Amino acid sequence: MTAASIDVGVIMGSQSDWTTMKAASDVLAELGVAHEIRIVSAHRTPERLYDYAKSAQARGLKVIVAGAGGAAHLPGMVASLTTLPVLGVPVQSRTLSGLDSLLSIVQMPAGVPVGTLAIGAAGATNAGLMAASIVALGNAEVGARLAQWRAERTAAVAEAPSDEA
Ligand code: RP5
Repeated sequence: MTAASIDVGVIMGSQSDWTTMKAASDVLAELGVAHEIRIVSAHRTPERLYDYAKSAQARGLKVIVAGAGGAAHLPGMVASLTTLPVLGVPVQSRTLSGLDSLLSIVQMPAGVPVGTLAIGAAGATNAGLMAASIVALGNAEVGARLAQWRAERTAAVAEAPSDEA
């Protein structure tokens, strides 16, 4: 019996990132996308980072969502070690509210791309959705669930505001 394949790796630099990165995991779970969740720190566990990024493609992952805050090297370092798509989520830092995280992740040199999302939970949710879109390129069932997810949110928007809401 072969193990079920995992399509998406959701990684973060610290336990403290989990409250943000859970939004990526939650939407992937809602869409039925098989994913794994790991703490992989660029600064505190560099060898774990190297092993994770170097083995990701051979293990069958199709995309990696990487969240980090502050001096947020994790997404860029992962992107330097794999040609899998890497989606970076800037975690809202305590001192600079995530602007440091955003600039650390988005300002990659030409040749090593990181698809960078918004700061915080909205970015994590969108990273999960974008990862699902990438998986859906080769998985029609995920594509159908994603289309349904989007249609439900469109249908939920009222035409006019209400005092009750
Ligand atoms: C980064 O440092 C992590 O991604 C986290 O956002 C930030 C702070 O980490 P902790 O000090 O809370 O572990 O590496």
